[in-house]
Amino acid sequence: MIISKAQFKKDFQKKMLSLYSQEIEDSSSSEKYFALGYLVKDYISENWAKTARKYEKYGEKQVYYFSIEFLLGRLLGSNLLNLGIRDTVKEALTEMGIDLTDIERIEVDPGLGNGGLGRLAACFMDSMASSGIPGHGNGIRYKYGLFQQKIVGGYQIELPENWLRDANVWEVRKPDHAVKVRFYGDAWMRPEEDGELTPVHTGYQEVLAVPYDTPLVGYENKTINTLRLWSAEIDSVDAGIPAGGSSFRNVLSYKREIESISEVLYPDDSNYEGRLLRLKQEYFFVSAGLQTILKQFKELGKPLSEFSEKVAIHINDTHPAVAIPELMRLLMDVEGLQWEEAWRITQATMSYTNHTIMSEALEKWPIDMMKQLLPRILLIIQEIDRRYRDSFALSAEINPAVIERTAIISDGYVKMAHLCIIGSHSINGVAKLHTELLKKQELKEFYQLYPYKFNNKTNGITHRRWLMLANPELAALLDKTIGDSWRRNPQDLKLLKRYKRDDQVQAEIQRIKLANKTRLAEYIKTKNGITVDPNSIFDIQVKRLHAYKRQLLNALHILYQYIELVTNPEFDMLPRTYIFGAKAAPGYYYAKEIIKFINALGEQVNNDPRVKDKIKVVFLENYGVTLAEMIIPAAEVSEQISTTTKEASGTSNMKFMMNGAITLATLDGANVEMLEEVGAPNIVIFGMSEQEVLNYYRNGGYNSRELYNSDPRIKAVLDSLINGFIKDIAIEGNDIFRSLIDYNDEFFVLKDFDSYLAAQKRLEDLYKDRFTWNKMAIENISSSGVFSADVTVKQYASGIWDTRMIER
Ligand code: CBF
Repeated sequence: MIISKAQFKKDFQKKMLSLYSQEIEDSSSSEKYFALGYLVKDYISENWAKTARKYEKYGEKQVYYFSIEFLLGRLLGSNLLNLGIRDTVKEALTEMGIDLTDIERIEVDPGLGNGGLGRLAACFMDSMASSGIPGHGNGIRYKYGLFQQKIVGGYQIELPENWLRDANVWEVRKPDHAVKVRFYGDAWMRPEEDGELTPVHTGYQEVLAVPYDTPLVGYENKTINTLRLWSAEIDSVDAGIPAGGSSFRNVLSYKREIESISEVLYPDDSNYEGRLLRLKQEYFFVSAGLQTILKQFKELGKPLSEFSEKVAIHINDTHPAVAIPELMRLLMDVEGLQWEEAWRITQATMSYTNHTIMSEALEKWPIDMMKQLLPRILLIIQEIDRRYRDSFALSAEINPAVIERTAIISDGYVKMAHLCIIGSHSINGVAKLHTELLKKQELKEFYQLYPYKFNNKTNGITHRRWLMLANPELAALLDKTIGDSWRRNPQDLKLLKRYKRDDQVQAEIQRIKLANKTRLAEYIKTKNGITVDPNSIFDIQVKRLHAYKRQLLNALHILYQYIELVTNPEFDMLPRTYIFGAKAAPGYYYAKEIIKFINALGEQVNNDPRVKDKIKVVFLENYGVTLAEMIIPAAEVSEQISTTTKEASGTSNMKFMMNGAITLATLDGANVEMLEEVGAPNIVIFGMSEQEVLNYYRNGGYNSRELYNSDPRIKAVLDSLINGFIKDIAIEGNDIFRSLIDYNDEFFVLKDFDSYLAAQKRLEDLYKDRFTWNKMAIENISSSGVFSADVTVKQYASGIWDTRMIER
């Protein structure tokens, strides 16, 4: 959109008056934020309505991305950027004596996700709109987002994240589009006189699902898609009041029960928790979304047989898997289709992404729980399962044991990944290695049955947020050096390669990095009270805390350097600042112990004069999207050190690469493809290979105690966990020690220790030669375009959803 500064100033003044009946000069920062936010939403509105009309006019196929998490980050900056008015607004505000960044900081970062797959969903939303793909999100409007993390005495404590306390500028509540979702009751098939069976569902509870729509603004292309998040509300006081009557107390507790469905986000991204409330959440947003999609489709006046030609529904991990039986229910029970036709439509509409091979994260629901909460859905799943098993009855080639293992219902559980694979037409992994592991290992038997359903779609990130917003100086340097085509065509970042030896570009890259490091150093000083030297190497690991991500390996290496510094007069090293950011799931005790260990280590190292400031250890609390936007551009070393085979893809690895950090990595997840893109001299690889890891797992692991006894470095490091050398970790040090020695080091921390140390040394040597280091940084930036989510969503659009992109 095009707007003059004068017009913007007028609009802003008017908005301030209409909202707060006051002049801008008299307003607080928060009032300025709200006035600006609502004004930007006005600017968005026109094209929002137009986009919907355009899709309708051309009969475009719509994609609906179903996800239990959308981790959007702040929206004011990205909306201004994508509208193409950020510079104008910034200048106009400066002329009015207002700093746009100060206003942007007021916005609460809505933490409606844990990390990985929720942030991926948000990147896809941005990239779909920016690529003109008619793609919308469908999820839950949690009242409380992911907990706020505080570090007290080195320990993580969790506080509720009440992100809706003040208004949410971007959403539009649409009560007239509310739908009802049914839970509980009894369901059965009633035999009719003509021999047909009719589904009956009685005694259910009805919950009102109210949609809140958020615009998803495409980059300078006038496309505005929609993220629809559902909130659970009580329908009317006499609908579904439990036994005991409608006394005030009963009504209140009933209201609370209903509203609890969209109250909190489950704070764990790697562990499946079989709680009734979680299943309720899953069915709630899925059913509400599907009812609406079906209604909108019918308004087109097309026959249901064409549903999958106009609608694609993507299941982001298994959480929305009940979409498969729910669509069957709507097509059969409500629309009157026969099973076969409903099944054909459902399979052709649904596609599924798998995000992990970790068995503890794979959802399976006890049959009894499903029967109690979703009786009609269970009947449908049972029928899908029966037909699945029957379809092999006449085939002598299929071993009955394979059918049992791949069935949806077995051992008293409903297996959601199996439901997704059987009920959809596509299943994809999120990086080449991950997809290969699915095919040859975790889902091997499914792959043998349905090879045509499997495909890979390597993750991506929206380069506009992670470069243009997070690192504006680097973005400006790119514009100046290679032109700005990379903003729309991220693969044009390749054009930068030509400048890898250019003295001026190298100097600029180094200057920008230092400026970003200085900014982060100031934040660290204010937040943690720790002075860090911006000229030290900034070595960063930010991600959820999980044993397989091996923050512990990083911390043990720091401990090793610390011991060397204080005991070995020969030892020398370049000054380094190690920065961590990580939330642990509240119930994940071991992860919380590692947080305590890192903090205790930091406390000691940072204050030991013998260290002479060669090492600083910083744990930044409450890591999330907003903090990442400051941390990532300041990184020189990006720690991507998960146990090979365990990280499905990773996406922060891509963000760091795009911002010129050098990756220190195992050959896990998307790191493998990063190596392919950037070339071996520009990334530092270490650790066990996929094959070694798989072999060890097959043979029951390795003997870590032997390693402890034979490698004096490992012994010194581990002993210092339990002999009081590191203060204040009596319990944690002991537990960590035992996990590595007595419990045989499940994630090969010690097995990879030697190779990690050598890799760290290689990195340091590379850093000493600034020309080489800067050249590597430039190689990384210029090779990162392929990891833009623009590239990924186009692959989904053509390879899975079969949708077109609308011209600007
Ligand atoms: O695909 C997105 C991300 O998803 C996870 O976070 C997940 O939730 N399972 C994976 O652990 C990541 O590797 C992956 O990048």
